[in-house]
Amino acid sequence: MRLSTSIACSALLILLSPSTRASMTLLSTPSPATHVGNLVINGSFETGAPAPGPANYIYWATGTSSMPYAVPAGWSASGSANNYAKWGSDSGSLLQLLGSDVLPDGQAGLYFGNYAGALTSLPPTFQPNGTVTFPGAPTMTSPKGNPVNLWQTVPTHLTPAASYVFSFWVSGEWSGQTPGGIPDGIFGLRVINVLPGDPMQYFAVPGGTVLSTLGISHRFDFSLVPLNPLSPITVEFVNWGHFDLSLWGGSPFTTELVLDDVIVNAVPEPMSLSLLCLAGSAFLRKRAAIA
Ligand SMILES: [Ca+2]
Ligand SMILES: [Ca+2]
Repeated sequence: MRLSTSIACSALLILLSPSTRASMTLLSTPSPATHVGNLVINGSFETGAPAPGPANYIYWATGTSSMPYAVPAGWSASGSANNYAKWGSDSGSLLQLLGSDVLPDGQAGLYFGNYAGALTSLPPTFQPNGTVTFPGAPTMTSPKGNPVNLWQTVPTHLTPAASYVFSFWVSGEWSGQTPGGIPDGIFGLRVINVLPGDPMQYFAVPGGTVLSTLGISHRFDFSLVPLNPLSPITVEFVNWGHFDLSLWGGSPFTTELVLDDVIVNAVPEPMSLSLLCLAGSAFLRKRAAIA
């Protein structure tokens, strides 16, 4: 009895071990993400942020010669020489950024400006849940060479948990303008160490037109289980530019990404599986002894 219980427990633990359960799942309901316990450094881009107002924008993606220039603390960034990615907000009275929806947290967000004429080699389908799907792996082309990338390595391995919540807010340049909005754009998201091959995934930038299923802003929430729980994850956001989707029957000019409030929380377990198994074994041993 003792042996079989032990084998069953081992099998259960192996079946449920993070390496076999590794996943990235888009949640259909809001996650319980909180600023308390956020494993992302400067996820709201408030540390070192400029005061509100266009005169105070800081350019944040490498390659630009525009000034002032600084990468938000905790983050890494890259871009082309022509990028105009800006950090801050439009005015102190209405905390939008490049006409986005009102920022969800603090006084600053990141705008990923990277020029017009980005192209996709395959036709996009904008799904109701905010994902953008393709009939294969698309090749994205930026009008001026490189896309604008922002990434951070998040030390999930130092806060061991069976899963993590990953949450962030997006809106688009001019999404919050009245009336109208602008056609939905496309941004890339890559999370390293959750899916085999670390694939790029594609999501809509909410543009706020009557065709926008996400409105003028949206919070994306995911449940993550790392492939290797002993290694950190890396979250990376990508903007290729304002897309020209006219090749595929879409808009010739879509919106560009505005990002804020990036959160990764460990999801606490009420009782670890191994403790559960130990308790179960002890109970069965006791029962066997009584019998
Ligand atoms: Ca913020
Ligand atoms: Ca733009």
